[in-house]
Amino acid sequence: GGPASLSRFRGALVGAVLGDCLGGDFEGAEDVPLDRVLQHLQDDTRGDGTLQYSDDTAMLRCVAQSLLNRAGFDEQDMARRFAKEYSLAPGRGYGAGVIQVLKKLASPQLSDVYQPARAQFGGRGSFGNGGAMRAAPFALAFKNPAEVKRCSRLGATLTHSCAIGYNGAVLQALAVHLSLQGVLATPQEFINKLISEMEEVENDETARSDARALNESEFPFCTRLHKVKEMVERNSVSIEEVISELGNGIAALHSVPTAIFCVMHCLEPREGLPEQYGGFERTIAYSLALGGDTDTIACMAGAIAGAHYGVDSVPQTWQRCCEGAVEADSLAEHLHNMYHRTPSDG
Ligand code: R7I
Ligand code: MG
Ligand code: MG
Repeated sequence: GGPASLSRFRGALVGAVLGDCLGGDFEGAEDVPLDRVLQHLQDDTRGDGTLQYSDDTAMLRCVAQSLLNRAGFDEQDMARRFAKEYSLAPGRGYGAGVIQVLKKLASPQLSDVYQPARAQFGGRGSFGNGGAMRAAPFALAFKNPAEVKRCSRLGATLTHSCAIGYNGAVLQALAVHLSLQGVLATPQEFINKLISEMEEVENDETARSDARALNESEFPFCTRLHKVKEMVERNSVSIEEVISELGNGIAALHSVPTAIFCVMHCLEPREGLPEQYGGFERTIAYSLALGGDTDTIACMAGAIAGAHYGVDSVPQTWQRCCEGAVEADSLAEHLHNMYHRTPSDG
């Protein structure tokens, strides 16, 4: 489809949920042999919806529902939805720290919904990837990139107040935004735009002091995006290099650029991946083969890839076995309606 088509919107959210559900089995595994990944992806003995989604999808659904219900970003509403979702289904595999925030957000006496996140990790706030894993719907709710950036940052800050945590969410939302517009058809332009956007985002006193406090470079995401660019241009890159240079961990800095790399690397057929696979399938398979935080990296890569290839490139057999795929599809359709109702500056 063309820029911002319904197929791209549906691909983004269905792709995110499938990445989470299909990646769940390998989360935390150190290295995952490719044949195990392919076997897992080809298993057609599973019943409908048997692969359950985790916190990634649970929170992404809250974001989408809140944006739709409030016709924009409302921090009180979004915070309430996170808290309610956690209290109804606490066993979805949430990060160890964020649980404290979600419990505090449930208190009716709380007036500043950003306060619990600020108290995390000795007052520095979390740099986990929990803000980024749920960021895709922001790109489907706002046309204007400045609004995508502002709202994805605030939405992430409800649980992740460290700049490296919330800027990971901004990067993920921007990647989905560009992909929805069709920019991944010219990969050079895609990565260059992400770098120049993040130069602006990271050129901020708070971001710089958070990076310094964690012993990271001054512009941590830009540094990693330059690495992504260089690795995409290289002819052959091993899984080990991807893991050591970009990471596959639970920190936003060690997973969002990695997800972007997975998508870009899999724009072309790759050795070891079945020839009949399309780009979406390659992206998911490759993300799982990295091991580490597989559900989250596949969720983020799935959203970007789904927005690029569209929902028709997502295998029906995969959609059927993943819990929440049907709901994600319908949320995407509603967001698409809202997006095309708003004037272009909205
Ligand atoms: O970021 P978050 O929501 O976790 C998301 C991950 C995804 O992989 C999900 O699939 C799920 O498995 O969890 O949750 P947080 O608890 O905020 O952060 C995740 C972890 O990162 C924490 O439990 C810590 O181990 C680590 N972490 C930190 N450690 C030290 N200092 C995050 N921030 C810090 C920090 O400032
Ligand atoms: Mg998870
Ligand atoms: Mg995870």
